[in-house]
Amino acid sequence: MRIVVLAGGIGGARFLSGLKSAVPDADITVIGNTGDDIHLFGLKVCPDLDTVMYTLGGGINEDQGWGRADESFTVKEELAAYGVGPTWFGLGDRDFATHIVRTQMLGAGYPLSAVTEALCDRWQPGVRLLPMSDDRVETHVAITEAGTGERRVVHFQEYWVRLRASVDAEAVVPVGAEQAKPAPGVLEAIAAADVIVFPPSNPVVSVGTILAVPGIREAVAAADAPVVGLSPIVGGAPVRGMADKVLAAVGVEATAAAVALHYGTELLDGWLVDTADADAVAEVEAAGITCRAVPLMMTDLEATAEMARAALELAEASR
Ligand code: GDP
Ligand code: FO1
Ligand code: CA
Repeated sequence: MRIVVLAGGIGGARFLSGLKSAVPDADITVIGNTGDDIHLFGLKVCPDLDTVMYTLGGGINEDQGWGRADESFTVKEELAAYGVGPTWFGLGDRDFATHIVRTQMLGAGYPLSAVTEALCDRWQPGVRLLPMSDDRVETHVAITEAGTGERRVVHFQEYWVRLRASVDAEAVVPVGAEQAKPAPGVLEAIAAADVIVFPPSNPVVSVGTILAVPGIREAVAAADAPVVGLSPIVGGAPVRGMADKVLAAVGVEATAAAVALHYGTELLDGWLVDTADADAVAEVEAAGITCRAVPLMMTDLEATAEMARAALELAEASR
């Protein structure tokens, strides 16, 4: 079975662990979000690609959900001693090596897709990990600074990590997306898929950014395969993180039903909500999307594998 998953970081990566466990012999292609990418200290950092690669390759810091296990921060401390920041982004020593290799290869002329493949040679994630695009796309967020009242546009990571989404996101813009092309293999994988899955990733800054690359949304909408999604919103709030803040920026309520309707029938054939949101099923189905309520908390690998099985069954039912 050929499965294509449009993934962000933690929510996407954890779901993929469960999917691999549920269907060990599936041929899984992951289309990863690169809108979170940031240049720091002259290095190209790809948080969502790395989160997927480390999680599936056994190198992730499990508690944190991002970054390497058994990490130290000597380089960061030494940079700070020189007064070189930003200090609000925690790049660890082991993680630095990934960014150095990536930046070196990009400098030598390799596209990000080839670099990602080379990094995955080490990690063996057991999926084919493709960046959504080889072209630079950077999500920016328009805010009003709390102290000064000044209107500014900041990088998504500054909004998320430094500001912890403490002020409203007035606009979320995937800068560069309009000019970006899908990376090699992306459209082909979507067209050849037996099932396409939107994992419980952020609908705006993860899945939404991938769909903003011209050609990807159209390919998903035109695919023969059923498209099923799992709600990242449980009981009217994100399970983790501040997805409600970026949903508000695109005028979508932070509910399991509103996110399904945001993707819409053009994209979705099926949608899974958590049992806590069972009353959303009727509303989603009334909109023409097959919907089921099942436990959607990725508490451990078995619970996550069960979610993946439910998604594949729903795909079968909505085919
Ligand atoms: P990020 O790039 O690290 O923010 O990760 P993603 O975009 O892939 O996923 C973030 C989303 O995952 C958040 O909106 C969370 O609500 C959602 N999420 C995290 N853990 C769970 C879980 O156990 N169950 C569900 N349903 N959603 C989850
Ligand atoms: N998230 C944080 O909340 N704080 C950090 O210092 C931080 C560092 C970091 C370094 C490498 C990496 O791959 C991811 C990192 N993240 C950090 C997570 C990540 O940037 C965000 O959680 C996601 O991009 C949000 O979607
Ligand atoms: Ca992310």
